[in-house]
Amino acid sequence: MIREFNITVLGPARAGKTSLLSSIYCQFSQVIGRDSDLEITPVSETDSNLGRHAAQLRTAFDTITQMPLNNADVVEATSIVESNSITKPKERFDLGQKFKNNRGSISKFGFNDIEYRFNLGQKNKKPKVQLVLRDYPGEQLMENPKEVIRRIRECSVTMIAIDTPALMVEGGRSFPWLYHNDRNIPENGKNGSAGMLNIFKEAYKDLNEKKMVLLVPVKCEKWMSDPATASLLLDRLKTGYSQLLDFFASEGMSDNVAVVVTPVETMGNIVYAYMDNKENYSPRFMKGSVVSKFNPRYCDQPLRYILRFILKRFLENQGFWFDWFGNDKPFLKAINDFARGCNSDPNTGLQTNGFTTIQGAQLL
Ligand SMILES: Nc1nc2c(ncn2[C@@H]2O[C@H](COP(=O)(O)OP(=O)(O)OP(=O)(O)O)[C@@H](O)[C@H]2O)c(=O)[nH]1
Ligand SMILES: [Mg+2]
Repeated sequence: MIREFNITVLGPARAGKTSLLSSIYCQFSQVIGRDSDLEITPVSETDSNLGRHAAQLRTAFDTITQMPLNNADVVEATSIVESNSITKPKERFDLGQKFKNNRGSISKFGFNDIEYRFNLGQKNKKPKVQLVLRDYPGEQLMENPKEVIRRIRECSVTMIAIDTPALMVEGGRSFPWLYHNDRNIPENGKNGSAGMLNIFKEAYKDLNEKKMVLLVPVKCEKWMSDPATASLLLDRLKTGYSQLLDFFASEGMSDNVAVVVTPVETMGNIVYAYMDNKENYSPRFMKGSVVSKFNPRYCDQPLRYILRFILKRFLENQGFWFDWFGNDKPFLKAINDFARGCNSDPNTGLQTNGFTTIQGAQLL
């Protein structure tokens, strides 16, 4: 008997969803640790393909100049693959349930996802938990929000990939939140399309299980390099997502939804530089210096919170069979180990600039 936990990322096209999932994957062995009683393993060979995208991130450092890089140049846009042919974003939604291949899969609700499955359990014992990381093309947010909503409802954990330059850079004196509203869509999208707030209101309607939401600023190298600007990032995030955070804090939600802010630099040393065109969101990035190397930071943090949350839910609902086949000590020890490495923990008072647990510390 294996308990499945689904994890997904919410964000527009090119926000950094795939990069985030792959950098989390790369942290598995580091966070679980060789001296731990637990292990995490890909279910099949294709599940380990997630690491391929981390290799793509690395290629950003192959240039011999500091040249400005645009936002979407190293990781390929996610697309659903069918019979080795890649379907373009516009076409793929019309094909509906026909997709089935080694990368995309059809969930029990009958829609498409790219799933990566990993077993988690005690070493040399049958795994007890399966983690399913679910990726999809970001265009879905605009073109098929119903699918996005259903996915979030199915997932225990949703990470919101926040485009940090859009959050931090003002779109002019009269439109300080222009880029953020257009790009991160915290409330309503253009032409009445659904924003984050409405998506969560729908997805968490009649909530009957505990959830965790991780707000993950990505492409945040410029601001995380200094404690003062890291704090500024957190302040601006709280204002930029105030309606969403109010919703999570409302009655019925606050006891059931853990909300954590945990920035991630999936590349490190590729730093936001300037807007190419003030009229549009057009960020340009530069390498820190000509010789800068791939140096991701904080990628372990989302994984630590995810594992804490999931193992706690698992221990709450283990059922009678667990008493027969296992004991909970290794899992409790692992939760404590993960907690020790977290950058914000209200239980211990630890607070690192830019990180915070907004609510639901009791769920972790
Ligand atoms: N500097 C910097 N760039 C990043 C970071 N994360 C992602 N990027 C850049 O953003 C690009 C897009 O990232 P993806 O992970 O492909 O974005 P996505 O949300 O999966 O995009 P779709 O699959 O099209 O929806 C990457 O090619 C990187 O160039 C980060 O933390 N720092
Ligand atoms: Mg992607």
